[in-house]
Amino acid sequence: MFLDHVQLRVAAGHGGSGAMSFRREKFAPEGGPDGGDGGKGGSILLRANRALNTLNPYRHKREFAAERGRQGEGSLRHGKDGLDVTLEVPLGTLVKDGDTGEVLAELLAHGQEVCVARGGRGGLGNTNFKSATNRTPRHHQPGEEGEERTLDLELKLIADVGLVGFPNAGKSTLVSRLSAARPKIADYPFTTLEPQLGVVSLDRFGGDLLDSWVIADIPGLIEGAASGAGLGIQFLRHVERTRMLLHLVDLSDPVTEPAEAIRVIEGEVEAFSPVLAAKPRWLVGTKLDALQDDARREAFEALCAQRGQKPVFISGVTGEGLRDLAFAVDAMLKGKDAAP
Ligand SMILES: Nc1nc2c(ncn2[C@@H]2O[C@H](COP(=O)(O)OP(=O)(O)OP(=O)(O)O)[C@@H](O)[C@H]2O)c(=O)[nH]1
Ligand SMILES: [Mg+2]
Repeated sequence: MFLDHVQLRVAAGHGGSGAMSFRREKFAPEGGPDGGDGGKGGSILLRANRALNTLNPYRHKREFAAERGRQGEGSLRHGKDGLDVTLEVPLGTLVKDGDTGEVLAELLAHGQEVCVARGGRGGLGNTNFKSATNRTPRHHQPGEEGEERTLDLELKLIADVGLVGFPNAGKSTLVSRLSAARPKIADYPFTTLEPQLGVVSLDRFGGDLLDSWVIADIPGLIEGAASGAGLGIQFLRHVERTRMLLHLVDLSDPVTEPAEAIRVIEGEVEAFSPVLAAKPRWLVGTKLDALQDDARREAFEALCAQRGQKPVFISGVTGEGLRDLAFAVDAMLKGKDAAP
């Protein structure tokens, strides 16, 4: 299952206490103070790792504690610092304080790190408190407490391209043909229940291995999704940060006309957010191999023309149009004027 929200309990280590100790030597029974400082407690850090696409590592283990600092000792020996604990999270993880809701960080770049619970400082040993008037200080500090916190981690997938369309439009089929991702595909609506990412490498279509983009498959939308119908539109937040949308229209659907399908999906996208509605959107006619009558195709062409877009047709069965689409999207993302 795809985990996109998780609550963690984290506790940094306490600082070790400073030592209270006096030098003891054969000829100096009352030596000066030599109590070392305590070590610092370990902190809890989050680090973004591009190899992760989900919060699944936190499905079972949700409590993390870092080591405490060791106590200082005599002979001015400082206690050892506690080790930090670093938790890896996917790019696009939003970190909030679970109690206040305050946003602590958003991890967007590979390797980016944030400290979410600071380890306590070590206490000072008694040598720090000697003075002209007090040569045998007994004062020493306890270690500071480590921070503890409840964290809400929320993942917003970062994909370049988001897919929208009716259930059964062929979204998952497209992802499976373009990338190595293997989403579930079936001839009933709402097969996809959770978003999934696929990496589209142009290498697959004879292009350069280094040219690739990320596509996000999400559940289908239906009329009224904005007010909760079907699976609702909460999944649209996963495509909110993409750079463009592909709007898939099933041209073989005997019931729904392309114009009607497009009107409904556009309405839901607009109801979701102005940010999403402002993204470039390409209409893509799917299931070209199963087209029943040419009227559907012509209607779709006319609708594309109205928007000043060249029609894009694909078939997940024959593979027609997939290569052109992959290259056109890549060029669009690179800022070349490739809009069809
Ligand atoms: N003939 C034909 N069938 C297709 C094509 N693409 C998808 N299908 C079929 O259409 C059905 C739905 O495909 P999916 O890829 O699961 O559709 P989806 O848009 O992901 O559907 P949801 O996850 O329910 O929103 C499956 O039975 C596919 O085999 C195509 O190009 N041609
Ligand atoms: Mg699907």
